[in-house]
Amino acid sequence: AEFEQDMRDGFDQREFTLYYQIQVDSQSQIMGAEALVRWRSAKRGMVSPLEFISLAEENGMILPLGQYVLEAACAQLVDWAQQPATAAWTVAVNVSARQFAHVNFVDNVVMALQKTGANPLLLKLELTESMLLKNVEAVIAKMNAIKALGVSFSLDDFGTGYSSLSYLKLLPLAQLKIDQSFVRDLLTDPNDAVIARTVVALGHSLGMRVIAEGVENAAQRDLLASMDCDAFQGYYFGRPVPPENIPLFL
Ligand code: G
Ligand code: G
Ligand code: MN
Ligand code: NA
Repeated sequence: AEFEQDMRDGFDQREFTLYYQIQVDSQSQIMGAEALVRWRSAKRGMVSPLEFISLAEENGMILPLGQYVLEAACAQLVDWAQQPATAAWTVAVNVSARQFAHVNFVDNVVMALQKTGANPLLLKLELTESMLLKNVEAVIAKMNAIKALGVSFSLDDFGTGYSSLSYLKLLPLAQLKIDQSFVRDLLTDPNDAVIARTVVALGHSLGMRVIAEGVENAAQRDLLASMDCDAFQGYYFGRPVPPENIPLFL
């Protein structure tokens, strides 16, 4: 309960902030970045989202926090759009199940775009499989309403959930994200290599791009590239950093 109160206070004190991790294409060009929330608590130091996202989902704080993340990421898009080196960068934002399920979610995305003036074509929303399983019809309708704004969707942590392939093809997804658990031992575990190769082929056959996350070395990148993976993210290219450090990657 003390942690929860500290979170509320921290939110009011603007202690939540976004880090960004770059994403690169097969030509090693930076395409954009994923926004990753951080809590810089005056009292507790730097707190990982692993420690507060699920609690925020339970107590509903994910709604104001998620909206803050969406708006801050859109403001960052506008900032990058104004500089030639970063003008075409996309920003990927993680959306939690409860945030996506909220009746106002479409309006909330519209509001974030309008408030900041961000280009919707440069905004990507990362969803996870579990949040798409219930009420598939309603989920698809909601995704299509957001897609109509120009915003695109990526399926995060792909392979760790329970997606059935029959409705994966129904979802208006632009991208699949190969989970880092399959990338970690890619070079030594033949099963992981088969999974990665299969996800790339599956994504492409459904007209989606495929990005691998958790890429930590050149050998992993090269193997994934040989499998025709479209894009990469991980410590090999860069750790999540505050936006003021992003120019170091240019
Ligand atoms: O950046 P890091 O590896 O610490 O992130 C840990 C987890 O927190 C990941 O699963 C990531 O998807 C999640 N996460 C990071 N930022 C956000 C956010 O803004 N919203 C939501 N819902 N999850 C996030
Ligand atoms: O669930 P999601 O994919 O959004 O979470 C991304 C998480 O993975 C973040 O916490 C981020 O800090 C972490 N991460 C990003 N790149 C790497 C990497 O190369 N290796 C490892 N181990 N973790 C990574
Ligand atoms: Mn993610
Ligand atoms: Na992931």
